Amino acid sequence: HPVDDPARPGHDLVVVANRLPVDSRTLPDGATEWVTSPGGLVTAMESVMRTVDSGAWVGWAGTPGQQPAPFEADGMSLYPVRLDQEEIERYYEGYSNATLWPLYHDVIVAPVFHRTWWDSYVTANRRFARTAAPTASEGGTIWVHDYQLQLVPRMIREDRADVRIGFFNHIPFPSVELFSQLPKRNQILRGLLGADLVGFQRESDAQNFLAAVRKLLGYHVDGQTISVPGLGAAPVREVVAQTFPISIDSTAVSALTEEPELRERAMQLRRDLGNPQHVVLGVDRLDYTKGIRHRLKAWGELLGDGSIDPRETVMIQVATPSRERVEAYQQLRDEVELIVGRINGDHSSIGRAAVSYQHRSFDRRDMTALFMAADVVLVTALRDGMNLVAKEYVASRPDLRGVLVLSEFAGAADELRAAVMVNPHDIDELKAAILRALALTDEEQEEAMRSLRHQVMENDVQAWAHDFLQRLEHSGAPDRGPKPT
Ligand code: GDG
Repeated sequence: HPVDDPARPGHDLVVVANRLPVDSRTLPDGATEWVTSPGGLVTAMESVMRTVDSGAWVGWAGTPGQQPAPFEADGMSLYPVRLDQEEIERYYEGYSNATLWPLYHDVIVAPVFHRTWWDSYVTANRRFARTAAPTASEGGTIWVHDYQLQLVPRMIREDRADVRIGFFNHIPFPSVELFSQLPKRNQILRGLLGADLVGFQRESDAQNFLAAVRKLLGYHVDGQTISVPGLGAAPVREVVAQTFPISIDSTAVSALTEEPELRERAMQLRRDLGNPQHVVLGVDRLDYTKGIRHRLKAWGELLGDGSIDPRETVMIQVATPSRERVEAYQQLRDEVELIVGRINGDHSSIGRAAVSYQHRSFDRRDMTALFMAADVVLVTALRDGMNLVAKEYVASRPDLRGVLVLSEFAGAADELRAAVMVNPHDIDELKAAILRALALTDEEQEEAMRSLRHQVMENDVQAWAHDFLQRLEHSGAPDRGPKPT
């Protein structure tokens, strides 16, 4: 332990995630360059890390086979974890993204199981745990994130009885019936239960987890508290499963929209589209959980039956490239592009597309300009832990204009009650919801948006992280020895 080394007393807060907040790039001269990776988790934790004296982040740097030495960035110590090409294929693309991801999202596509993938998941989790465990200070806090690292809490606990361990699951936790299909399901549960606090997006996720622990492990559950047979000196450890709905840096997003340059960009976007009456927007990673095909199907039918005039109403679909080496994602891309092609073939005029389809990523400012330009945003996920796009749209509308159409299967639906709610599996209902959204008066938009903004501006990501860490701080881990004085 670096704790034994007086020169390196360790970090008070250590974040462990699959990816580091920066990606390594190799320059033509062979040198390494670091680029910020702009994910939701990074944005969330950045603002939290700024408030701790000594924070660290453990994660993969994004290039196969490389393990750069630990380094400092943005006032944080970064500890890269190596992943070989084969581990990327088995641990990351395989068990994480072709087994766990579809299973945890209610088997929208069939999960694939391979034992070699599991073996690699264990090996990779162990490497993350071994890198993370020694970096924490005596009695410090380690916060592990997401489904790729579910074994890490227990692996760290076996090494370090003195630290507090939190785990946050960014994606849904499935019903016990579905979870039971997962080979090695009990190892996953025991892995998670190495934490003192296991956090989920929605109440139903926490309830599903508690039910799985009760049914599959037979542990005693009282409310949110699980009694786990002790690994260390104490016979029983208490683990809490609780809901912490994640959010965004609402103030920062809202403030961006006040910049004259962004306002101009938003207006320019509408001009580029030919100044249509209505702009309808979808922004998603190109993922089968996001309901992009359902949305396009509804849109195509609305154009087809004449309910929407493509000269008056334009749809923009941003589909950010994602997991392009996983088969289901390649297939989805083909399907989506086929549908977009058909809609445009049928309904576009020479100069103007019915659906403006963008298969690439935009920077944060362009993304905000898109939100500012959109009259309606469609979030039609079939399953989604939270969905930050919904919250970003609301934060981008201090003008109280715009309508959010929101799937009840996105975690955000628990909080954003004033949205136009929809079951995206029901194409007729989805079509009706889109038409309703387009028909709302300015006053109706204002009323709904005011209520949505109240929710999003009050509950930002700083509050989320603070609440989680507070709760973790107060969680009891009876086998933790007294703090040395
Ligand atoms: C997982 C859970 C949960 C997208 N395209 C671009 C871009 N984005 C940004 C969005 C948003 C983020 O990426 C996506 O977050 P979501 O929440 O919508 O979805 P997942 O990626 O699936 O995230 C999800 C989340 O974790 C947090 O816990 O909410 O349920 O699945 O911020 O704006 N950003 C930029 N360019 C793009 O092209 N800059």
